[in-house]
Amino acid sequence: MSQEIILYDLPSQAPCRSWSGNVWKTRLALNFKGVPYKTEWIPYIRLQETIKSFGVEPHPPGSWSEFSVPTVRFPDGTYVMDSAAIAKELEYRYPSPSFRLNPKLEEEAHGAMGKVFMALAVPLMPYATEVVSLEDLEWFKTDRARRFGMTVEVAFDKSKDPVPHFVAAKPAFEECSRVLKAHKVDEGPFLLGSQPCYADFYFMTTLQMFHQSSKEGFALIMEYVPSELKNLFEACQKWTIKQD
Ligand SMILES: N[C@@H](CCC(=O)N[C@@H](CS)C(=O)NCC(=O)O)C(=O)O
Repeated sequence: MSQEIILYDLPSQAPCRSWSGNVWKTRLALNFKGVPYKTEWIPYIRLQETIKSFGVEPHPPGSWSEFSVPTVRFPDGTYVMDSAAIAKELEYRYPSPSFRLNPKLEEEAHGAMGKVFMALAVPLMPYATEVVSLEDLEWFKTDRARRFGMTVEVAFDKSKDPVPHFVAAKPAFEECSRVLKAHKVDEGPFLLGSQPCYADFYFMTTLQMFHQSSKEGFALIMEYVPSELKNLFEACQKWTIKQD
């Protein structure tokens, strides 16, 4: 049995890089705590059967999928699926340094950043073709177009103008700014000020997903991202160095 944690993640096109926002929550958490781990890459087309074979409980009915990444295998052979459940387990097993779990803050961060994601998911969908691994690409296009009720041609039409969607996303970005200003106890780029906490990772990782996916798509977003969010994103960069 491996003495290291194994983090299951989605591969990308070459050079292989981590890009899923949900997996980044766990990757940042591991890097933040300095816990040794290695990544195993599972493509979408084998994800359900592979994670199921670990014996974890599926997500409840109505979830995005039954099985998902991030999933982690701890050195004692325990598997945990779902970024929030993994965060709790990491905080329990490796309490120092603490990322100060706070369900109320995490819910607020998730709510605000979730609105940004929903506003930008459709206009930025064509950029996903720059990152999704080639073996997954056809599956991904068909799956996402179906989920968003569109044809593949419309969902992945690169000539669509994304700017009106960014303008429509402004209230969601403003909500992020409000949340990021509301809880500071001192000066600093994080939600609480100078001290990072796990709720910060909800804000950071959606941007990180776009950052990892497409230079052009990311540059577009950054034109609309408020300074509070930009500062937080930059302050978290030190936990993005290990990606494998
Ligand atoms: N609530 C889960 C959501 C994880 C999730 O949806 N992961 C996506 C990748 S970003 C996934 O595994 N999707 C599998 C699929 O679409 O079949 C978490 O926070 O870990």
